[in-house]
Amino acid sequence: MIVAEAVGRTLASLGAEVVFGVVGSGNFHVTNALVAHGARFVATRHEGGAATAADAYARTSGKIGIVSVHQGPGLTNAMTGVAEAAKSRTPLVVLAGEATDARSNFHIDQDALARAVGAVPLRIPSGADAVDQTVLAFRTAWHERRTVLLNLPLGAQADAVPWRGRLGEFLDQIVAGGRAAAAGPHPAHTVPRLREVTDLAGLLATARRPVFVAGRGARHARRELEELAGLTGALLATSAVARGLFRGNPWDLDVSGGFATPVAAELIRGADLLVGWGCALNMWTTRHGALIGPDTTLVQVDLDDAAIGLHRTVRLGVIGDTAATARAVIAAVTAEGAREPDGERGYRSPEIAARLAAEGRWRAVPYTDGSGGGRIDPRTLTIALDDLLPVERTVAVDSGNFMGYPSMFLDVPDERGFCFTQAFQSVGLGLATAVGAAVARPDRLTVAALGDGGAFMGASELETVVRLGLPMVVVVYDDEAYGAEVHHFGPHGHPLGLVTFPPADLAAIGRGYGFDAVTVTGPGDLPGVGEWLEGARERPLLVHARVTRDRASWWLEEAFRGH
Ligand SMILES: Cc1ncc(C[n+]2csc(CCOP(=O)(O)OP(=O)(O)O)c2C)c(N)n1
Ligand SMILES: [Mg+2]
Repeated sequence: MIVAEAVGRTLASLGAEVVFGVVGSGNFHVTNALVAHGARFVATRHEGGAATAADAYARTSGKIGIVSVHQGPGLTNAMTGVAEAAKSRTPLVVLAGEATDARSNFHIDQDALARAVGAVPLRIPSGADAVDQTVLAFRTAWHERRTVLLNLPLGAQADAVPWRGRLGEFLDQIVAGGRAAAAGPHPAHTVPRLREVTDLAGLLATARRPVFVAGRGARHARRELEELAGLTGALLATSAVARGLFRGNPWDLDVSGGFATPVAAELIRGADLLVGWGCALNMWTTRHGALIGPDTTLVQVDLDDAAIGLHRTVRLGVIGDTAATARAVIAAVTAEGAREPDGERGYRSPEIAARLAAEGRWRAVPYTDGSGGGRIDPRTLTIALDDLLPVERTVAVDSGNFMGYPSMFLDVPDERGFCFTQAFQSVGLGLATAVGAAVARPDRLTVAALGDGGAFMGASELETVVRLGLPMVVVVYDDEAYGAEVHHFGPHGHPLGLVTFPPADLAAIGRGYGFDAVTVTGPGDLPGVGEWLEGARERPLLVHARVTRDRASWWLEEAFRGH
C-alpha cells in the first residue's frame, strides 16, 4: 500500500463520509482512495467553495469536514474558507498535495500559510508516518476542534507504507480505536471544577433577572440549558452562530446582538446576571457592550480557558463543557432544594411572557414598507419568503449590508437550520455555505441569502448546485452595489463610483447555469416564488430581488464600529 492510499483509507475508516474538493495531480490518488473506501466526493468548482462547503457541512451535520486540494494554488484558493473554519473552530481536515522542491512552480510555504490563519499544519514525510499522522490529523481536528492542514509531499505519496503482514487488519484495529475515541465522551478536563460550579449556582440563586446566552460551544446543550434556565428563571438567547437553539421555547429571546429585537435587547440589557455558555461575548453578541447593563454580572462557561474574559471582563469563568457544566449546576441548584422547576421566577413573569409572545419576532416590529419604483423593501421580501418557504429549512447567509434581513426575518427550525460562516467576515462564502449545508441536510430546503456582490464572488458554485441537484433557493438581495461600503462612506460625502455597479440580470445568469429564476421588483412578483415551491422543483430556484437601497441597515452601525 502506498502513502496516498493509506491516508485515504485511514480517513475513510475513521469516519470521513464526505470530501469536498477540486482534484489535481497532487490529490488525485488520496481522493480516489477516500472514495474507494466509502467516502462521497463532492466536486466544487473552486477550492474556496470546497473549504467553505466542508465547513458548513461540518457545522450542519455535526460530523468532521474533509477538503481535498491540489498543492500550491489549490491550497491558496481554499485559504479564505480555511481561515473561516479555523476561526470558527470547525473540525476540518484539509488534504493538500505539497511541492517541497523550491524550484517547483507549485512551491510555497504551506505550513506558514496554515499558521497564518490559525490552522494546524501536519505533514506525511514518509510511508512510515502515513497512518499515524493521518490519525493525529483526524484527532486534532475532532477532539481539539481545529482546522488541520495535512500536507502530502509529492515525493512521498508513492512511498510504500512499511508493513509486513496485513495492514488492512491493523488499520481496522486503530480505526476502531479512533472511532471509539471520536464518538466517546469528552476528555476529563471538560468537567468543571466543583468550586466554580457552586459559585455559579450561588450567583444563579440570588439573581432576579438572569439571561443565558448560548454560543457555538453550546449547540449540543439545549436540553441541559433549558432545564437549568427553568430552574433559575433565566431567559434564553443565542449568539448569531447558534441561532435557533431554543426555538419553540416560550422564553427564547432569539439572537443577542445586532440582530436582537427591541424587546430582546431591552431584556438582555436589564439582566442582573448574564451567563455566556460557549459564547465569546464579543462585540457582535453584546453590541459593543451596549447590551450589558451597568449592574449586570457577567459569567462565562467555556471549554477553552483562553476564551474566558477575552472580550469582556467576567466576574466568574467556568472551564468546562457547557452541557457537563449545566448538568453539574443543575445538581448543585436542586441540592439546595430552593427551586421549583419552571415556576414564576426571575425574568419569567406573565408580563414578560406576554411581551415575548407579542413582540419577540422581528416581523412583529412595525415598519413602513418602502417598496416602489421597481424595487422591493427587503423586509417585505423576507417576511413574504418566511411565509412561503417550508418550515423545514436551512438558512445560509453571506456578508453585507443585506445580511440582517434573512438572519432576522427568516425563521429557522433549530440550531442546525442556520449556517452563519462569518467569523472572518468575508463576502462571498454564502453560496458555498449553502452547498455544504444542503449536502448535510438534503431533507431540508436550503435557502442561500446573498448580496449581489457575494453572489458574483461565489458564482462558480451555481453550477455545483445544479449538478448535484441540491434542493435550494438562492435569494439575491440586489442593490447594484457593495451596499455596506455605500452606507459606510456615503454619509461622509465620499465618491461612491468604486462601489456601485450597473444593473445585471442575475435571473438570466441563474438560468444560464440551469436554475429556474424569478425576478422580484415589487411585492406583486412574489407569487412566482410560491409557484416554484408548489411545482416539481426539478431545478433549484434563483430569486433575483431588486431591493430598495436608500437606507443602511440598522445593524451595520455595529459592523462599522468593528473595523
Ligand atoms: C472577501 C471580502 N472582500 C471585501 C470585503 C469588504 N466588504 C464588506 S461588505 C461588502 C459589500 C458586499 O456587497 P453585497 O454582497 O452586494 O452586499 P450588500 O452590502 O450590498 O448588501 C464588501 C466589499 C469583505 N468583507 N470580504
Ligand atoms: Mg449589494
